[in-house]
Amino acid sequence: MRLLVTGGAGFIGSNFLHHVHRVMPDVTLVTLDLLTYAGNLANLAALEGSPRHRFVLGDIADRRMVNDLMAEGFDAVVHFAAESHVDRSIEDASAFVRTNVLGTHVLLDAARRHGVGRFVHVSTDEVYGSLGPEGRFQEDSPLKPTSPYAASKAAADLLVLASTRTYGFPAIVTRCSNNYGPYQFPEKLIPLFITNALEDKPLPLYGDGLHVRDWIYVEDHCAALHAILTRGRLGEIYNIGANGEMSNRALTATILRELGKPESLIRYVEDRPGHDRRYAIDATKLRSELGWAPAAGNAEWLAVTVRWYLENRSWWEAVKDGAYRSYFERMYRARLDASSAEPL
Ligand code: NAD
Ligand code: TDX
Repeated sequence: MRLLVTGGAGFIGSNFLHHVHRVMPDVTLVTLDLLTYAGNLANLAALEGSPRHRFVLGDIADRRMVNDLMAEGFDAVVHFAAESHVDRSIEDASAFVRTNVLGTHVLLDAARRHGVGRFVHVSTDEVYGSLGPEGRFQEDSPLKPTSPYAASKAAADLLVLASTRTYGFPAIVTRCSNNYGPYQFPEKLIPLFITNALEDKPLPLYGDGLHVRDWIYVEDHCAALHAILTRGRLGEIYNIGANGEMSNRALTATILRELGKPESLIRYVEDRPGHDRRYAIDATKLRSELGWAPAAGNAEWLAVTVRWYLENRSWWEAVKDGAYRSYFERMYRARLDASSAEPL
């Protein structure tokens, strides 16, 4: 199988590449990534020199480049590339609309033209909006995105689903809950709080800290995507979640306990505008149809994650001080900037 992975230099994409490289020895992998602030080649260091992996620097919204790449012929595409941070989308949604909506449209068009056999669109539970204290999101729950990020992901989902109906395009949409684990950019809650605590810096909890997220370890998400890629039904939506609901306060207390750091590091700060109160995913369809289940629970996986950030200090220090934008990446970027000045 020849597999194209977009956004593979980011958090979940890089974990997925490592997973697939390990469990599917017959797969040849191509990563397409723009190396935005969230893309980091250090996440792929373990694949360096592998004859089964190639990295391509490029923008999913660049029609010509995407068409040329798709013309190489791929059996499947797993589409992670996105602007992914809610707070950034509140500051300025432009890049979110461009990458998440237009970029997905460009990829879909090219994939259809070149006969891609399976297209897995990696989406999020945030498209469903916010829950009250009861209930869980099902695949047929209404889409009620609240942040510009979530609205751009919902638009992309609808384009993918429309292509399955209109053209019989062989796509699947997945909607996962909040991920954590190795290589997560330290702007997201868990890596930000672990690394701040390790530096004895304050942990900024938004609002009353009682917002609830449904946490899943990234490796469990990758195993679910692998099952969906190989055995999922085309044209379907699959929720992915591990029954991992926790309030931000409880999660923060767990992280501090794991690290042996005091709760006095917590600072309650102004709330995020439009902050969704609660997410909870019902993944019954994925569990019953494909037999997927998480390998462990949050208690175990959070301890593993804290240990990873303790043992990989040089990774997150380089990200936090900007050194990860290495010479190698800057060289790539200069070449890209020179070649892609064309309007969309
Ligand atoms: P991330 O921000 O860590 O990585 C995104 C990657 O996409 C980066 O490598 C970046 O360089 C690349 N990228 C951005 N714009 C691009 C463009 N125009 N062309 C090519 N590459 C581009 O994101 P993540 O947390 O790994 O999320 C991956 C996907 O999973 C996203 O689609 C996100 O919506 C979805 N998702 C994330 C979570 C989560 O908790 N992080 C949960 C559910 C779904
Ligand atoms: O400094 C912080 N303080 C804080 O209280 C940050 C960064 C977050 N929070 C809160 C906001 C949320 O309730 O923690 C919770 C988690 O926040 P994020 O890590 O920003 O994640 P979230 O907004 O829930 O979105 C994430 O999950 C779904 C990912 O960023 C998305 O890409 C994914 O689709």
